[in-house]
Amino acid sequence: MTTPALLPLSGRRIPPLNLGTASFPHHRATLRLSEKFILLLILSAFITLCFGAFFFLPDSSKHKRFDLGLEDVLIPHVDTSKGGKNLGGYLIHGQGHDEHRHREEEERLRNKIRADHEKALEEAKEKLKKSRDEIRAEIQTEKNKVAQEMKKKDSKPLPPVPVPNLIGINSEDPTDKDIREKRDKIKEMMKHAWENYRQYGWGHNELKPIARKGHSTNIFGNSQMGATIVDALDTLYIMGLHDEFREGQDWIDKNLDFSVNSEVSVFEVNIRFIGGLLAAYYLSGQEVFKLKAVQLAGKLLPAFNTPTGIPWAMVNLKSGVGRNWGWASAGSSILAEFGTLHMEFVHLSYLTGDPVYYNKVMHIRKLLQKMDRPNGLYPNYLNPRTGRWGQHHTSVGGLGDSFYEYLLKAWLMSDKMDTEARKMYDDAIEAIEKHLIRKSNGGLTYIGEWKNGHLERKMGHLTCFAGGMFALGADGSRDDKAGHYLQLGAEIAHTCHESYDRTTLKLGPEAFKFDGGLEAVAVRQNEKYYILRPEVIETYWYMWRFTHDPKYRQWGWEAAQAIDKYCRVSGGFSGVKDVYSSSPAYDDVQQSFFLAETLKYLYLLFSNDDLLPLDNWVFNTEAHPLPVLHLANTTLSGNPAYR
Ligand code: DMJ
Repeated sequence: MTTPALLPLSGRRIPPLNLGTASFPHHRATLRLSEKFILLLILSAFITLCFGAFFFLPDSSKHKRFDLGLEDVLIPHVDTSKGGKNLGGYLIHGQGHDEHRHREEEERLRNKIRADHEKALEEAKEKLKKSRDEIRAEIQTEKNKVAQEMKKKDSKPLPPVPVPNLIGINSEDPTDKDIREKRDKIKEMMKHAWENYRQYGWGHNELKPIARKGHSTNIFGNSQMGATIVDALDTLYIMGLHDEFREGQDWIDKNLDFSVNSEVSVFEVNIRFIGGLLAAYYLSGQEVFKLKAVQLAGKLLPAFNTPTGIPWAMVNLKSGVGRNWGWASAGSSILAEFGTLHMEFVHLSYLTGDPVYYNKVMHIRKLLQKMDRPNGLYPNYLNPRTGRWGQHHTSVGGLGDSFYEYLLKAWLMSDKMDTEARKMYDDAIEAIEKHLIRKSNGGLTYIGEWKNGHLERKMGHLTCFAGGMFALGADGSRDDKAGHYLQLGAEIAHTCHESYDRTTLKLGPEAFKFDGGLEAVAVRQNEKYYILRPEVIETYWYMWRFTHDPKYRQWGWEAAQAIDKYCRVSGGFSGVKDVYSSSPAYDDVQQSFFLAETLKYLYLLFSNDDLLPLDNWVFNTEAHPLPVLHLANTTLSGNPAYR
């Protein structure tokens, strides 16, 4: 039996690349996507054809199968003596009686294949008639469908858990008119920061208020994840800026996507994004924030894949590949980074019922407990490959700070059940007091930095948060030294206020010395800047809550006025490069923590104490309030969703 030349036919009728390029001869370079699409269409037509040929062409065995349909009978047999033909073990009977019908049927099938093929080609031609934009739109629709599917998969509801006691989300206005006006002023500053970000930096991580465009730094990699939106949400909420809050929620719902090929800081993403999303979830009850927090946490988990389980400082959100900062002592991870995950990760386990997050941070804690500490101090650097300390530098400021803060807050957040964390905090603070805290000749208490056996008499703006931490940890301290720690907090607050008061702008420098006759002033030019940081105001707020000494409100108001006077520009708020200069240059960055922390602490300073009471809420290091987990202590045994 001869085979009709279907393959040459298809070869002649489908000159794929010629058709595609002929349609858009002058767009060759720019039409790569469309060409791929067309090529795919043509390929699929070609495959259809081959598929047809494979099944329908009269190669011997296939042909016999069609004969089944022709009512011939196939009988397994090898005997050819009865005039039948041996075809692959089957004997065809009645070959002579219906050859005509057989040929007709074959012809019918060939026609059908041709018709199908023609149809596929027609469809391909129709596509080619479409404009580039139409084809793009179709591709986009397909992509959206896939994205929607994936979203549905990611948005699987989480198991229900008992909602913690959410007390003090709202509060009455302060009765004192002066305080109310000050609070309103802070709210106005928040609006100014937010509206300019929305106008000029929307969706970018931060804002350049002078250039009036988006800004980002290496902590967010090359991502555009709207850090300011996420960081600002809970401040907007507690200030009653609900329209702005909803704008932020809408952006997050539609645009916040973590499948980006971007290498981000695990610590920064945890404290700003996961902390911000969790706080927004608890305050507003909107599920989207919880879901996004859990999705993001999943992207951070590969950072823990190190020989010791101490996470890398950075992780690529797409590939999961992690690494450490090039400048950190011999490839080390940083204490303040891997030690500032506990609060958020405990909440993630609580909300998901998945112990993976809890186990990761508890593993870090166990490992730290086993290690020797020089003079009882925790060095800032730890190598995640070897599990050994890097350089023996200890700081309560940058590189160390929030590790100590999270030990205390782990205890508070567990409704004071996590006594192991409290003990670690007490031990660490005792060593810090012994080796790092000193009084200057002028009577200012300061916290220095320990470097290879020597005390550097320098204190960072970051270190000023410790005043609030000492006050917060006073209650429940070892040997009932509550009074002592409250006093220590007050002394640090005073020193930090001096660092502001001794400048021209009444704003604090990045670092200040207690050396060579100098007290609480910056010496080096590159330590004279103020980048809208919150730590000093944070300490004023804690001290206000614990003492109600009006000087803390006074100091907070001084700082707010200085910020409004020297950092406010028409496009938002900017840091300044020299707080000792009467006409300082701007750094042109509106940091996301200005909205998350600085303005929030100021607002709380002029609010009643029943707004986010400290018995029920614990603020993460980015000032995102998380509720105390009364039911799920740190063993999570009280959590019914726990698996
Ligand atoms: C914030 O991102 C956090 O407070 C962090 O713990 C350290 N510093 C910045 C603000 O100064």
